[in-house]
Amino acid sequence: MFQFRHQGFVHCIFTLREDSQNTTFKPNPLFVCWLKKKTMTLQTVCVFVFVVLVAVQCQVLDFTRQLTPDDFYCGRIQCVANSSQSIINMAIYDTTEKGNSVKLAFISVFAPIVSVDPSNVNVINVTGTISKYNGVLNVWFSRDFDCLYGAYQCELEFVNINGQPDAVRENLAPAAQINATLLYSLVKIDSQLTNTNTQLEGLKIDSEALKKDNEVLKQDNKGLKTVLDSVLVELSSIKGIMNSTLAVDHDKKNGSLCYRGMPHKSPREKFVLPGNIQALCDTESDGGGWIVLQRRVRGDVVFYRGWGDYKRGFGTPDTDFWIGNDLIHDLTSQGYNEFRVDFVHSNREYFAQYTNFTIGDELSGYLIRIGGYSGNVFDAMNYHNGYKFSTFDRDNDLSGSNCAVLFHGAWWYNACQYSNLNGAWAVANTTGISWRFSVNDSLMNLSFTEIKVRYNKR
Ligand SMILES: [Ca+2]
Repeated sequence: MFQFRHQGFVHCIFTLREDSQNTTFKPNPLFVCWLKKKTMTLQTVCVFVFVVLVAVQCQVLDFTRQLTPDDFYCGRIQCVANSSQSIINMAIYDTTEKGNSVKLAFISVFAPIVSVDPSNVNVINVTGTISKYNGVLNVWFSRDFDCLYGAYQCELEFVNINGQPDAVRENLAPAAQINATLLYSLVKIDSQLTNTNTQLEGLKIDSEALKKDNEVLKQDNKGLKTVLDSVLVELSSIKGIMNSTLAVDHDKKNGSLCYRGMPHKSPREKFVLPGNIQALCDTESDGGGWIVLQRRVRGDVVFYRGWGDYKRGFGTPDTDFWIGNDLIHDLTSQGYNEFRVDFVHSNREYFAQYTNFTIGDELSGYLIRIGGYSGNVFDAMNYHNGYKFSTFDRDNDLSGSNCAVLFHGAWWYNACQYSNLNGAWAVANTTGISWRFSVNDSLMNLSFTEIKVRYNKR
């Protein structure tokens, strides 16, 4: 009988011997699983030990689930182990997801401090104790899912009767009858959604920050635009000065006697254009250098004339005159593209000046292109921009009537006019010399007019 080396068995025999003087047997922890609170005779016990103990080992795992719905925790699982052999380790696994067993809690006799898988955030508390023959492990959860629908396994490792490590396991099925795997997937999705929400919150914050950055950039941009605008104004001014200089150079080079800034003795000086054409120079308006194309100051020349007269010109610098549409076309073709009108109404002086002015040749009907207005009166030429010249004998206007006849003049009539500088002299009605000072009202019966061009080729 003593050939059995197993420590537990020897312990049993010695225990039996110690108790042999008594007629009753007090169960040693070694036999607690079989001999629970039973009183047996010595012989019965020893026979039982010989027959059974060698082959059967006694390990009991009591694995339970306790819901605590009114507590901070939703529930607890508890594994209680009793062993006839020396316990090594105890562990509880989450087996909810098939094929993926996760260790929730662990305790070892070699380091009897319970440890928990740090990656498992759903476990909110673990406790445990362990000794050579007993172990307890508790795991608390906070989520209903873990309490009701989780599947778990308790594992007890011990030294078997042959002195080899061995293990027993006890499973705890879900408390609720549902598809735990499906639910587990849903919980995972829920967890991912939570993460996604967190990321979205992060993106929202990023977006707010970007919005603020954008506002700052907008402000910077406004600042830059202001700087750029002022630079453009500077450049425009420099360009203007350069153009003036170029224009003076041009006039000097061509031996012209009418150029910007020219020395002069009077505001209007006569000179001769190529082709021996007598002409008049405005030496003072806006720096001077204007070749006068039309002048009406005395009323001694009739302006109600036909196409041919306006083509060739009529009058002289000593009287009132129209220099001639062919010549105006030539001048604008040569770079005399700055246009100015001066006139007087009720002793007040007005002017309208344009940086861009051309008229076509006779074939085009002396079609006018005019723009770039500045001045101290309404821009009445804009209405005529793009229209042909008309006389009483050449109706090129847009009206169903003949504007030249209606307004007693000759002009780039549209349908019909906002300006009528070749109208009848000293007449205070619509046939007279007029210039609109608004869309609806005209300055009538002008007492002085001049139309002029200046070299400004770019
Ligand atoms: Ca017409």
